[in-house]
Amino acid sequence: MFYELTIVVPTLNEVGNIELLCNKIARALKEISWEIIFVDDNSTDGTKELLTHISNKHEHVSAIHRTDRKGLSSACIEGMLASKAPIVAVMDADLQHDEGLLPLMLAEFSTTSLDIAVASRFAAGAELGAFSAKRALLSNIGNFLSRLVIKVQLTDPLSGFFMLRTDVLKRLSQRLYGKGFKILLDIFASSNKPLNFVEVPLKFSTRHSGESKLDGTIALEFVGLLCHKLFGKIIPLRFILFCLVGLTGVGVHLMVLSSFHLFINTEFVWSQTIATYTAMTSNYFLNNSFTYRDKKLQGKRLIIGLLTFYLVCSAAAVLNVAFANLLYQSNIHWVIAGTAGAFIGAVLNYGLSSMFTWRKSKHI
Ligand SMILES: Nc1nc2c(ncn2[C@@H]2O[C@H](COP(=O)(O)OP(=O)(O)O)[C@@H](O)[C@H]2O)c(=O)[nH]1
Ligand SMILES: [Mg+2]
Repeated sequence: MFYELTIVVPTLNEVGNIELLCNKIARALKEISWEIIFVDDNSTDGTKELLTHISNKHEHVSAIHRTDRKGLSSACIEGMLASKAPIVAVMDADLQHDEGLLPLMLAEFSTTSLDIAVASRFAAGAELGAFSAKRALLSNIGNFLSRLVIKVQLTDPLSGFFMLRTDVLKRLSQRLYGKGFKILLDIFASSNKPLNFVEVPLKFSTRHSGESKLDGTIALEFVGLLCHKLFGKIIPLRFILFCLVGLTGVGVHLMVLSSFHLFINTEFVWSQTIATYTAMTSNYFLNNSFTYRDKKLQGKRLIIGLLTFYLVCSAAAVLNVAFANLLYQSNIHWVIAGTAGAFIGAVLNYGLSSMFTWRKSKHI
């Protein structure tokens, strides 16, 4: 059987959504030959049994059952690699993603040399629905950080709803990080050349049934993906130096954080804030002496530089503290939460300070 389109649906405890999703997809794709591949990670709510039942009944529905839970990204990759069609889509099982976009996205591939179509929650015309303030903040931090590792200007690099050429996925499959929740970012960050993409505005709905699987550890996995993509490539010497200075900053940070949090019993969010600003000051002077010694700021410029460094890093620090606090509130140990926050801050510091503090021209 030839299929034009494969829809990969990762599932973890989605029993209340699956039949409805299949019916909706069938209605949306009347003119198209399609298959669905569910990839289930040992659900305990009856999803497994339901998938077996449906795939026995319908030839164009199949299910990959994985016995130990291995995570969303790897589930999507496994499903996509099993595709029999030239084009493959990934979407949530929970009906948050408008299946009506599938034919529109597919049509984009017939007219252009497109690699990938992304249903974006942030493109013009999109709607976020009942997205909580916490989720919106997380998404914005994630989007901002994602720009560090991808070469194209996507409005929603963390979307879970996209469609791409199966060939493109197969070409990239060896280079994918494959862990965590953010497979779209992984795909874009793993491509040597910028992928040719279009964005389609998505009206994001609320989850139909069941619960979101997003939790604190997923934020940590996201940091892992960023590290992998940033440090897995050839790194400019300046960035290596900046990271070494950053490492000393992490030491300073943890020393100050532990002093305040453990010994003085200061509230975590304040301990983290004080630790961040102390590390920032020591990083500035070390970077000025080593990382940017060819652009070393002196005299009046040293003070102005410090002020701009504080300013640009304050933006990073706000994100650092917000991120660390989110992790901390998700019951992640304070050392891990603090370190992850410090890491995010360091990467942002590098990008922003090279733009504003040690600008090219003038100061050399
Ligand atoms: N196979 C598999 N699917 C998962 C896993 N985690 C989440 N999912 C599925 O991935 C999709 C997105 O997860 P969801 O909880 O809706 O995330 P949210 O939309 O960010 O709240 C849903 O269809 C989930 O059932 C996992 O570890 N394995
Ligand atoms: Mg969802």
